[in-house]
Amino acid sequence: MVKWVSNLTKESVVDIQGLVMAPESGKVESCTQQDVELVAQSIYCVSRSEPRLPFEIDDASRPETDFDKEDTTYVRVGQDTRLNHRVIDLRTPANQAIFRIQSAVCELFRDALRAQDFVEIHTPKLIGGASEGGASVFKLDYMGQPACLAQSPQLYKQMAVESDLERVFEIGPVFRAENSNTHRHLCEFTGLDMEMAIKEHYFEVLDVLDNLFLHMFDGLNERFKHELQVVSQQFPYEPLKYLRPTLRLEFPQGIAMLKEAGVEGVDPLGDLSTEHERILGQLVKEKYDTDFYMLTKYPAAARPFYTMPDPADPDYSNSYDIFIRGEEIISGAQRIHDPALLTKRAVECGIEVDTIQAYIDAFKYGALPHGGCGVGLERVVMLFLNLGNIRKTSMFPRDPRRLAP
Ligand code: ATP
Ligand code: AMO
Repeated sequence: MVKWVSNLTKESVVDIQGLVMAPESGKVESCTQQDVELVAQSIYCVSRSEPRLPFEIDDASRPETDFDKEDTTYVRVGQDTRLNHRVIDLRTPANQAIFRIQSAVCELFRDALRAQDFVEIHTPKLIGGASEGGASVFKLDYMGQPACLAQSPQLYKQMAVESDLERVFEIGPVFRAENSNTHRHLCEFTGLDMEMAIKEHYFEVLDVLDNLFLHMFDGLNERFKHELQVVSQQFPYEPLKYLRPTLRLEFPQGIAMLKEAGVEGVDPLGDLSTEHERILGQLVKEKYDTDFYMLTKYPAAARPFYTMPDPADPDYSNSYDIFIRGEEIISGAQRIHDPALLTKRAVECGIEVDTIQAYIDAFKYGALPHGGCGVGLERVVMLFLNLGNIRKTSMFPRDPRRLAP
């Protein structure tokens, strides 16, 4: 049997029958798998692996820091090789932990919202027009009609609120024809979207998000200690620092902090560049000791057509982004619920109103004031674990160069 076993190839799947021996310590209740020995009586090979693996799982599991040592005997497995053989790559302990953590993020998001009367919805992904601007949309032919893949559930989640469901969320695919190779953009990602009626102020949405994310971070830290430790063994990172309640800053305050730090080229009524977001993240960390914060009151010019202008100052809007370690994970706002203003803003933003007429009509028969947000699942996991590349948190990533596996 020993001779036969020595010919089995690595990663083969086997069934073993045998006796589990009591641990040497004698303490059966508290023993772990490591303490007990299985004495094999018979072994069956269920599925024999090819003799040569695309790469050694041991090599793919090495801490990044090991490769800095001069005398290393390990082979670095490059990202493309890993992604080309993703199923093998996913067998490393860190990857197993990353996708358990990702699953937990969805579970914590879903459970927390359900407990607050949110209803899970499923909106169409084949739609007639763009919702987030036309540039990054995948176009396709829908039985002879032009159509596109949904860039977000935006318009439909708002319509669901207006159906009187009042509080809704969705976890689903989002498609963006982002033609750029960055560490944080995918062409398909998983959106965690929520939308809710508000009574008096759009900060009601931020209060829900504050509780939701603190619940999520606490849940990961308490219930996924083992997974977090396994990831950090391969990809060392500083645990996320967050305040309770979450820090809220206004956009003009952020601009003032950047200017004070001598950062040039900041547009006070435009959007922040990725670089400015990163620097602001560092400044916030130095001043407030948090990796997680909310930036509210964005300039109106930087936001999509459906965003509610700030009634006190039309240069600004009732909107927000939320950041982890200086990178955006969430974008959201109060929405316009007046159909005339919505039409005007759509026209100003160059949107063909015919393609969204049913959406605009949804606000004509009594409309609840409302707001919400969209969260990028892969970004949350990437930034919580400080993994540096979104391909590490997407099981089968889609980027401008990759459509397989
Ligand atoms: P040793 O040869 O010192 O007994 P080992 O076989 O226990 O070592 P490894 O070959 O390094 O250890 O295996 C790694 C892990 O696989 C072990 O810590 C244990 O969890 C598990 N393992 C290995 N052999 C057995 C076995 N016969 N029964 C149960 N678990 C085992
Ligand atoms: P936005 O376009 O900012 O907002 O997207 C929301 C969140 O989705 C994530 N994200 C991405 N993740 C990976 N790859 C991409 N290409 C990508 N693009 C965006 C980010 C981002 O914060 N409808 C609005 C949301 C709303 O207002 O409710 C929207 O889609 O984490």
